[in-house]
Amino acid sequence: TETMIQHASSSRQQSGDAMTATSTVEDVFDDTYREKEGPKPPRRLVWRNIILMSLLHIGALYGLILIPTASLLTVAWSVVCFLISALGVTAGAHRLWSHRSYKASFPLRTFLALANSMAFQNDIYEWARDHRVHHKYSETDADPHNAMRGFFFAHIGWLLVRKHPDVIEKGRKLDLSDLKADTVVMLQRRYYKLSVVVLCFLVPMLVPWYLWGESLVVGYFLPGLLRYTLVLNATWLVNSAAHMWGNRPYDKTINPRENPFVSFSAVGEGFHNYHHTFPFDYATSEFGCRLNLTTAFIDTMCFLGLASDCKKVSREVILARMQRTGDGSNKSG
Ligand code: ST9
Ligand code: ZN
Ligand code: ZN
Repeated sequence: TETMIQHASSSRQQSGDAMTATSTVEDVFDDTYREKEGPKPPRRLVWRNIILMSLLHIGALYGLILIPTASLLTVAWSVVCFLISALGVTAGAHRLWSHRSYKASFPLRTFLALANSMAFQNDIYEWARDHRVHHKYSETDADPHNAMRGFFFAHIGWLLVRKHPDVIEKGRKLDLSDLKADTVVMLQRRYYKLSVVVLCFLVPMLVPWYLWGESLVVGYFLPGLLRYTLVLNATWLVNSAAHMWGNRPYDKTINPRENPFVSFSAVGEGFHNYHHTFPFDYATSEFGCRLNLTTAFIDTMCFLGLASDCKKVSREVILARMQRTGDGSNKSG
């Protein structure tokens, strides 16, 4: 059964070569890559990002202070905005567009692209490109948020400095034709800035003001800046915490780990040892919907006929893999 895993991933790549774009996903770890010898290139700070990220986090703290003055409806609206933008990242940029772990109809892709703009984490094309290099060259110089460089770099530091040249060199060689062929992805990319201004900042602020007379200041700082900052940090915890703390039931030779706290805050994306072992699984976890709102969302979309073809690793393959490379921590099977 063990060969089935290798078979599953290699046949996926082979069919990608032979067929059209949509079946190619370059998210499989490439163990032939070697980091270049000699001293690392110097770290070049990007002050614009350092200043903007600092201001954003100060704004989010101010939003926190404003919570007692906000109406209950505004707090509830902030949670709704959190969940919509989170799904735009998890069900959209991550599971659909980076890994192609299921198929989504045009209306669902449109919703996910809008939700993704609300999350303002770079456009889907750029996000998926960075994420595929993250899987293919995980924890090397060619990984954009290489966790070998420490918690801070993997969390936010990588957005505050120029990229390692290998990230760009290897990223340019990836096959991204499936993304280029997706009109929803390319439209979101073309109108990205406008969509972010409207969906990440204006809509979250104006809805509570217009519908129940919330002040614009509270609207800006709570469902706006605080919600945006929380989604960012929940996402970044997958790169930092879930690459450092937790069990490794599926593959003890890699650093990504199973982290229930991250799974909770990142609506299902903290089962990271599983996810790096089986990146094409639509649930990013052995356990379906447990601590995994994103999987519940995709299941609901399938039920409604808006999504289909969810890829799932079989129980036998998971068990065989756990026995061969796991750390023995998951005895639940
Ligand atoms: C943000 C993203 O926060 C977060 C992503 C997290 C990923 C998480 C994954 C975990 C799993 C999923 C879990 C989800 C959980 C969600 C939970 C939700 C509750 N390949 O970029 P430049 C090219 S964004 C190929 O400027 P520099 C590029 O095209 C936050 N090519 O590099 C360009 O070429 P050209 C908001 C690549 O100068 C050239 O290189 N956004 C690649 O080194 C230069 O590109 C920000 O803060 C590649 N991989 O600058 C903005 N990469 O000129 C952050 C680049 O021809 N970004 N190229 O067009 C920046 O400001 C800059 O990118 C930089 C690097 C300063 C970081
Ligand atoms: Zn990872
Ligand atoms: Zn992934």
